[in-house]
Amino acid sequence: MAGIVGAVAVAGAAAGILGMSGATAAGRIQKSVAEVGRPNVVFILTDDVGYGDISANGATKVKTPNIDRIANEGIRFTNAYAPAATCTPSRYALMTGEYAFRKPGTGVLPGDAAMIIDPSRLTLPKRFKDAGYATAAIGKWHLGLGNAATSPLDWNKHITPGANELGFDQTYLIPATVDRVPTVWVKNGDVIGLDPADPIKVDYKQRIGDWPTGRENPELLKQKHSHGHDMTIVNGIGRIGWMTGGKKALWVDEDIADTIIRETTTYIEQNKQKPFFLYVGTHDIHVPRVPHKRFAGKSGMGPRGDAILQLDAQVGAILKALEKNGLADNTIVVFTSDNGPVVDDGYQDQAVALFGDHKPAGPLRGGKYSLFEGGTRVPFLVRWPNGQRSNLGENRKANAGRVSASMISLVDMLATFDQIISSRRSQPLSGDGLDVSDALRGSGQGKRNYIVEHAGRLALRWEKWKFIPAGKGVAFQPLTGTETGNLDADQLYDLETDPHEDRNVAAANPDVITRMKGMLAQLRAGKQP
Ligand code: NG6
Ligand code: CA
Repeated sequence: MAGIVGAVAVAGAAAGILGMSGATAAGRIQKSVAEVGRPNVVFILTDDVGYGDISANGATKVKTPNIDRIANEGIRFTNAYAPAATCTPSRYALMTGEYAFRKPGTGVLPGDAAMIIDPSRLTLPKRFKDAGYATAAIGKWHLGLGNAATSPLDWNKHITPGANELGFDQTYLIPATVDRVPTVWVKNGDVIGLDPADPIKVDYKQRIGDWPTGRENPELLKQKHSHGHDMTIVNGIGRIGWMTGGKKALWVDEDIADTIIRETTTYIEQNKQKPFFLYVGTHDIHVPRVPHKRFAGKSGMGPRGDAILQLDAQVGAILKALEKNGLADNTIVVFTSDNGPVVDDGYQDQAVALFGDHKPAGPLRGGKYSLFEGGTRVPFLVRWPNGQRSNLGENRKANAGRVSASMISLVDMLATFDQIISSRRSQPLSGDGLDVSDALRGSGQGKRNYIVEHAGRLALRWEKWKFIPAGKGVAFQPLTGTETGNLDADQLYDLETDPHEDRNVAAANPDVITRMKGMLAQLRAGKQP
């Protein structure tokens, strides 16, 4: 295993730059921040990966050895949550430490939306920057780009404000989702490979240009849509929204994973001398699922399973790059997901037919778009040898990491990393996050005993109880078939005895309902319950 020498070398530099002094950590093996340098952080936020989609969490039809390695050599969490059941609000909460329900306009964004985070506020990357870290975002963004005043965006000019203005020194981004136009990479605010003679035009209201669309020319599609996604065809795939121009800048879907591998591993190599925060937003396993031919057909589960294999390869490449550069011991690698799983999210990719007995949400009910646990309880794995080593101790068996039942939410990451990198910050911490750093270290339980779950409206978990307030709405999402969790009456489940939320015990527990209604009211009012 790599690294202690490299890590100590980094330490000298970090202590110099940041003026740190004194040891902070106890224990014979665990070294202090001053001794080994501040840990690097690689935060892998996958897209639509369900709790049960990785073999570390029980999947058997598909194997994810690289992802599992993070669990085997670190800690696997069984009660970790994305803040919302779709991408934009979930990522908003991760970046700001504030629940998205507090801010209108934070639902799933169109591909030409203005950025929804105010550049003046403290964000996760800014917090790292404050502490002297190099910061980068590579992959999916989906938090909008540009200014609301000049919206919709002109993709032919330098785009600002964007992720760079939120604290990322370097960005290499899929602007929204791969199923949304424009299908181009944006590097530090500029579309990569754009030919000024062939400007990009994008429209989300009406057709623009004369490129074929899925609606009118379905015969041109290599993967047909099942709902939506019938607008401009790019690379044989119908998208959401219309575009024209920018031909030389268009990505090839099959190569997106390799681009992410190239950019992340190059970044690690180039930044090995300083502490860094690398945010990786994978496209996998969101739709459209058109993996590279190395993976296509390899899982036996259709493109959704193949995309899981491709995701695993991306994680493997990142772990390898950390080792090669002597950074494995002093890097916190987090693997998680932005929301629960979905099988058919708009393309006929055989995900339903080839699914077999695979359970994308594992033992949980519901999935993406759902108030049930499957909507937001996600895989969460953390490997941090220098921070966890002395804490994994007795429970540790060869090839089996620790399992933690501590409750954590991605809204906690700002408060948590604030604690881990402990240094002066330029702005006060506020918001909804709690410090769960001891849970990440394996030395404690974190501070949470409740979780806000958000899928259009709110549900609440408190200890073993799950409360979904009565609410109108369809029981099944009409397009994807996901169970939404909506019911015209209060729902209460005991997750200890009923993890699949099958037995509504609301009628028998009026006191619990009263208490949890009160907690939700407190939370809505911005108070810790
Ligand atoms: C939905 C899309 C879906 C997906 C989702 C966003 C249709 C019919 N469905 O509106 O395919 O793109 O938005 O997913 O267009 S997320 O993971 O980014 O939240
Ligand atoms: Ca998502």
